[in-house]
Amino acid sequence: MNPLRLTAVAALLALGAAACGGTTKDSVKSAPPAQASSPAAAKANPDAPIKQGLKLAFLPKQINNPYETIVDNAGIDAAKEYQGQAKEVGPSDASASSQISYINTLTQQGHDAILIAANDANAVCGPLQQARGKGIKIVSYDSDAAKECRDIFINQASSEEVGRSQIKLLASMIGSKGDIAILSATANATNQNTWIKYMKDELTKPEYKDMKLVKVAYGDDDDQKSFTQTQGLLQAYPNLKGIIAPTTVGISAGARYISGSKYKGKVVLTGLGTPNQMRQFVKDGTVQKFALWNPKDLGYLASYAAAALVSGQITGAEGESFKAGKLGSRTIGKDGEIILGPPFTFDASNIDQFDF
Ligand code: RAM
Repeated sequence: MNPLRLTAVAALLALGAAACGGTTKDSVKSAPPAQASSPAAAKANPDAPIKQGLKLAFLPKQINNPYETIVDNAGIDAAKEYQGQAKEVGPSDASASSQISYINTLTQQGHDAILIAANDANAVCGPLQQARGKGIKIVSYDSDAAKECRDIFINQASSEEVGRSQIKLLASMIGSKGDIAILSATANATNQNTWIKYMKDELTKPEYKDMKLVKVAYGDDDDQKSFTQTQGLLQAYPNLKGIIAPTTVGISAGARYISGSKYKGKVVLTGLGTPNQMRQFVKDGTVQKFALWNPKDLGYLASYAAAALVSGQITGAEGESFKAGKLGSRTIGKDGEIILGPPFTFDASNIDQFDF
């Protein structure tokens, strides 16, 4: 097992643009944005020590998602390295407004930073601005909030690379031919929507002229709904050759359905999954290949970035750098985005080297 393999290859990649899908700012009733300090106004001091006793809170898309648990636990452990305290709180569903009451409570409790995997880029914006008005730093990770509502975004990989590589992966397994579908998370999820935008763009290339996207379905990052959505797709589109589920919840539920159905070995399922959730489906032949990054490193990097922000080592401006513990020096890119590294492809030959 060599978990470092995922990070050893990390390199700065072309930055993917973060799209804001879902709820619009105008459609969400929220308090007027409080005055947040402009990142440009403050000056970063890269030599400032990490402040002692920092209080951070991780707010994932939902607490009962094994992927989010891995990310947040790694961030909580990282805080111990710099003598800070971190906790995880969050909703049990990934709906657009489910995180608002948690942001408000964390703001009242007076944390130094809130780290959020936003369920909806805009629904969380008003509450996040209120938190910033009280001096709380906001780090989005995994799924971005609207960029005016957070200080920095820790992206697991270049959004463009994730989207395009998912199409390439599926194409390589279906001979670039046939009907395909996407089983996504929620309809508002910033990360999935951005990836899907790049998947659709990739499909316009001539080499994919015989591949046709027939449907984008949403399992809402709910295991049972993702299971029944997979079943529904396969029944509604009998010519389906492949499904991409760019969500760890979706791909594992989809694999569970396919493994016990007549579609096993006939319809290709790929996407983004954790090796531990997908191992049995790779071993039983339901899934050949899927991708991900190291979720532990994502939480670790987000935790150090929050500490650097609160301590004044960085302000969120492009070009600033900080040291992210064992991950080394990291630099802020365009729009306050920091990219962890490239996605990695898992298959039968390597899956047993990974334990997360
Ligand atoms: C699910 C969530 C998460 C996403 C992963 C790949 O766990 O939707 O946001 O990054 O899948």
